[in-house]
Amino acid sequence: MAFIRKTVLLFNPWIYDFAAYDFWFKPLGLLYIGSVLRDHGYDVQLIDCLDRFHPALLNIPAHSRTTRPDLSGKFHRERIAKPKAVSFVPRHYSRYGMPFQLVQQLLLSCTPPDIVLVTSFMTYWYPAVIDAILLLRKCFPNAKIILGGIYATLCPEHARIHAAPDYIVTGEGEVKAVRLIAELLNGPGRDYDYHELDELPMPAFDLYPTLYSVALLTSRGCPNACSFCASGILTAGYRRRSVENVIDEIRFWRQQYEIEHFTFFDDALLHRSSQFIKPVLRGVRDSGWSINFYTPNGLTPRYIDEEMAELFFSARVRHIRLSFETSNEGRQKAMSAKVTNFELARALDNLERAGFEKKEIGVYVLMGLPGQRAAEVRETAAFVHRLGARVKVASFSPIPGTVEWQNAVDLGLWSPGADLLLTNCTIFPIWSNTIGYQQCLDLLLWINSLNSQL
Ligand code: B12
Repeated sequence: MAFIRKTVLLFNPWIYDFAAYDFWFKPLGLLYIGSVLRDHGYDVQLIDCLDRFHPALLNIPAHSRTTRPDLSGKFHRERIAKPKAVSFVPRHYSRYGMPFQLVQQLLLSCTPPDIVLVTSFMTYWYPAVIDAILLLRKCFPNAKIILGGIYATLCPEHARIHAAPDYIVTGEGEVKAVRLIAELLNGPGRDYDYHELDELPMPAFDLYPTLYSVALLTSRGCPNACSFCASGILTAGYRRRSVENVIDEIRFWRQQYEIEHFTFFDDALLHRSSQFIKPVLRGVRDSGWSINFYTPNGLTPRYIDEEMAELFFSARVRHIRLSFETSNEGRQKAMSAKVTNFELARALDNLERAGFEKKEIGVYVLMGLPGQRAAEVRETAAFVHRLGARVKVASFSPIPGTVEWQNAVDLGLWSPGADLLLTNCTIFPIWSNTIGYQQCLDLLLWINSLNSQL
């Protein structure tokens, strides 16, 4: 008997937070899964609550003024009540993304789906996932709701209790989601599997009604094991796509959709760069396509030799962010040994010689680790400033399952049962209890004053 085409809706919830800014945010994992499902014959639709370029938003006058030439920009936002756990924070709390009513209208204009796939990102954005699932149930009472993504993977029990989807899928989702859907709908894909990343189809960015930028993932996982990061829990080991496969994807989006803005989402984009990212960038540069690349996720300074820096400049890699974390050598070794002070200075010199201004380069400095003193952050910021680069504070957020989460628990600085909302980096989860919230803000102000002197 022929398979009657079934419909799957991909849904990316809003962000609920004290602050949020769109650095080319895209639900890449969901789009990969959607693409595999389409290849199997399912009808796939997308609603991305964080799509700043959705045509329906054009009617909101304030919205159009918030986009920069590089297409990053402010989300539309609606102020909402602060959840009780964070009611003490002296800041407004908002729903970022499309207005609630608009999302409801868009949902009701969809073909009613058999399955809804909901993705999730930061663990402390879970209230948005809860609201999304409530709304989806109201609009599509007969659809099965499957939740996956970063929050679902890091905190599956929490998600089961609070978000209460019909199914939760943890980890990488292409194989698990397709097999589960095939089973639920008695459709194709029961034995689906893949072996190399190159076998995956391109993510379904074409589902966006208006597409201006595309996120690229040239690898999965990370060869480093930084104590604060959850990458090792989220991905099934470090793997790369081939150079040709990545260039083919860039060519496709450039030629078929005239995309000029690409963002790398890799954890370790520069690892083994001679075999991977260097030939990719050389290929793009030699093609003559007019393209900009962005790297909002931190890059490892160790790998930025003269050739890498020149390729960045000639292939128009912009918005460079370097992962440094700390100038304290003891902590560098304990955390991952992926960078030294000398390597940061050398990377910045190479980038400057290649044509970048040091002050345009952001260097991530981690603030608020368990056991870290304010003096360490001040020294690190001063060191980065002396090198001429911009300090970008990455406020530490304890992530369940990581080494630093366990450190915080062992030191009595974190209670494992604390509400995930309290891990929000905006409120300095560890330091607000030790050093104090106001002192954290003072340190940030001082760092801003350093940056403004550049
Ligand atoms: C790229 C990235 C960013 C980008 C934006 C990402 C985006 N989506 O647009 C940028 C650079 C802006 C960013 C910023 C930050 N990030 Co970030 N980021 C990442 C990174 C490296 C990759 C995410 C990604 O897209 N992966 C690729 C896709 C393919 O994977 P995926 O989304 O997980 O999807 C797969 C599965 O999850 C699953 N899946 C996903 N959805 C669904 C749905 C269903 C139904 C199913 C079945 C399966 C499924 O299948 C997919 C395919 O296999 C992760 C680390 C990591 N390795 O995941 C950190 C990570 C998510 N970021 C993190 C953090 C802390 C931050 C910051 C707060 C850092 C800081 N202190 O400033 C900021 C703030 C974000 C903000 N407020 O806007 C943490 C999250 C921790 C947490 N508590 O949840 C992570 C895990 C890194 C870490 N430190 O461990 N980030």
